[in-house]
Amino acid sequence: MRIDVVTIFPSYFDTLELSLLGKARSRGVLDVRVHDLRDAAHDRHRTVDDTPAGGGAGMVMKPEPVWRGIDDMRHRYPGAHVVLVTPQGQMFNQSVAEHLAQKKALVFVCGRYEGFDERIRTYVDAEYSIGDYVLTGGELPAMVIMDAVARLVPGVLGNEGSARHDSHSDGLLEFPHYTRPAEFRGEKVPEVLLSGNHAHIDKWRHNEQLKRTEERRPDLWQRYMQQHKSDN
Ligand code: JCQ
Repeated sequence: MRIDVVTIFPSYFDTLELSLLGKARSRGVLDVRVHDLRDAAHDRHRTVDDTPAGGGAGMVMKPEPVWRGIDDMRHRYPGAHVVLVTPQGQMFNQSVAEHLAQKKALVFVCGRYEGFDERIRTYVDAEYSIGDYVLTGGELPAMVIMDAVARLVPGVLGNEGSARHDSHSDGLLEFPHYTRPAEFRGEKVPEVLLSGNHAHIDKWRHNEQLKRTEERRPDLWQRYMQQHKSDN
C-alpha cells in the first residue's frame, strides 16, 4: 500500500519511522510519503491560509494550494483515494478502516485553522472524523487512521493473526486478557483459562465479550444482537 500525506507540518510524521509502520516500510509492504503543502503555494511567503469571507475569527485554508496538492497526488497516483480529516466528516470506525485497507493508494490531506475553503470538498473522495472533539489540525487524526488501516494490510503486523481478533473486528469488545502470575495481589486468573480446554475457553471468552459489550457499549451490543438474532 502507498500512503501520501499532505500537511503544513511534515515533521509531525517523523515518528512514524519508529513505529510498526516504519518496520513495514523497511520491509517494503508500506510506502508512506509526506509532502509539505507549502510547496504547493506559489507566492513568496508560501501562504496557505487567509481570512474568512464574511469576517470572523481565525483563518481558512486557501483553496488553490490544497487543490494543487491534491491534483499533484492524483497525477502521480491516478487511482488514489483522497481523504480529508475534519470534525465534519463521516465517523471513522473499524469498518471504514477495513474499507480503506482495500485501497492501493491513499492520500490524507491535513487541515489546520478553522478548516478548508468549502470549494475544496469537490476534489476529495471522502471526509472522515475520528470523534466528536476538536483538535488543532488533521495531522494526529490522519496518523490515527493510518495506524488503524496499515495494521490491516497483510505483512504490516509481524503476527498475521493478531489483526483479526481485536476489539471491534466482530462488532464486540475484546474479552479480558491475563498472563502470569496465576495469582496477582489476591486476584486469580480465571480457572477456565488454565484448564487447557480450548472449546471451553472460546465459549467463556465469547460470553465475556457479550457481557462486557452489553455493560460498556450498549450501542454496539444492540447492533450485534440485531445482526445475530437468528443464530440463537
Ligand atoms: C478530526 N475529529 C476531530 C481541525 C479544522 C480542516 O478542518 C479542520 C480539521 C481539524 C483537525 O481534525 C479534527 C478532528 N476528527 O479536529 C480544525
